[in-house]
Amino acid sequence: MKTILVTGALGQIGSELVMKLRSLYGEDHVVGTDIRSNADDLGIGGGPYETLDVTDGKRFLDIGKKYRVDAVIHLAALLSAKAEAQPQRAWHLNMTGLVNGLETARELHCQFFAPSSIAAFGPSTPQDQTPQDTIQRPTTLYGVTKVSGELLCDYYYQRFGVDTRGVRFPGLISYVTPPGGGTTDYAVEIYYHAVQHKKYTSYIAAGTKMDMMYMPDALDATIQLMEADPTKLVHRNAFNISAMSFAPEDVAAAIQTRIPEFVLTYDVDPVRQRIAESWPNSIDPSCAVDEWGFRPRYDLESMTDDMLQKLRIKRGT
Ligand code: AKB
Repeated sequence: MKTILVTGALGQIGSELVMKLRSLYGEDHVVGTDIRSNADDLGIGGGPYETLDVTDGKRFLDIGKKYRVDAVIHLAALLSAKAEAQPQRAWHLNMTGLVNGLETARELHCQFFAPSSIAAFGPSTPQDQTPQDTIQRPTTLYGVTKVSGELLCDYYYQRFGVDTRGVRFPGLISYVTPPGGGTTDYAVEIYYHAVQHKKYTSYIAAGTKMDMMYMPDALDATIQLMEADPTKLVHRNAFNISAMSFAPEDVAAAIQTRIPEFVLTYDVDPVRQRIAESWPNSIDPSCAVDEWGFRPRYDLESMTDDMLQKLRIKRGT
């Protein structure tokens, strides 16, 4: 990758990925784009920034041409809970945005990265150590857009030779930019509440396990896959990746060993609970390990140490 266009640059992943890419490839070689125009307020550095609604295919292509980009990392999308509340808008944003990104990559001969998600699986998928290639019948609109996106990225590679790559992200935990509208967001909120209030009310029920990963591992995985030797890639798109699998009481227990007075209670949200129950308990990342050397550094314990330390610094306590 030499010059990279990132969509959704002000989101949970984008804000940190843009900073990391700029430190590796040079500030001027990473073009941040987002539908919001206030990039300066959000601290993604001083490199190029353009306002982009990804459903506007002409502007997507024009920005790609203007900066002569050779890689597109397409992160702009509506997450699972928001998509369930606004299914038509989610379909339009997630699918039209993806097609516009793929078309830009096709015209400009770019590499292309699009994240899929554990949401690409559904209730009929094997729930434990879910294999890379298995039944995918998601029951959420977000999941439907993710399976469609996986297939479309494979199609663009096979039909047009676009160098598409991607992973199935689990829930991502970070202290920099909060997520918005996901089902796994509780696993971020719980840390903020632990530091600020020493208590948290979970909208996900006890015993509901989902795959998770700390943001530094997600950023490394994205860059590692984009830089991977293409001759080693059997799957290319939608690699299962995960660093840990836990339920709310597991993360609460990890917090309690560091903040003994922390209390977890429950007020289950039926919509997000139903989504969570339709996803696997844990997925098997062995194809990512074998094909491009995926190796996450953080588990629940080391992530909890780092999250609490960074959030205390952020709060000045
Ligand atoms: C969500 O909860 O919607 C996302 C995801 C797992 O894709 N974090």
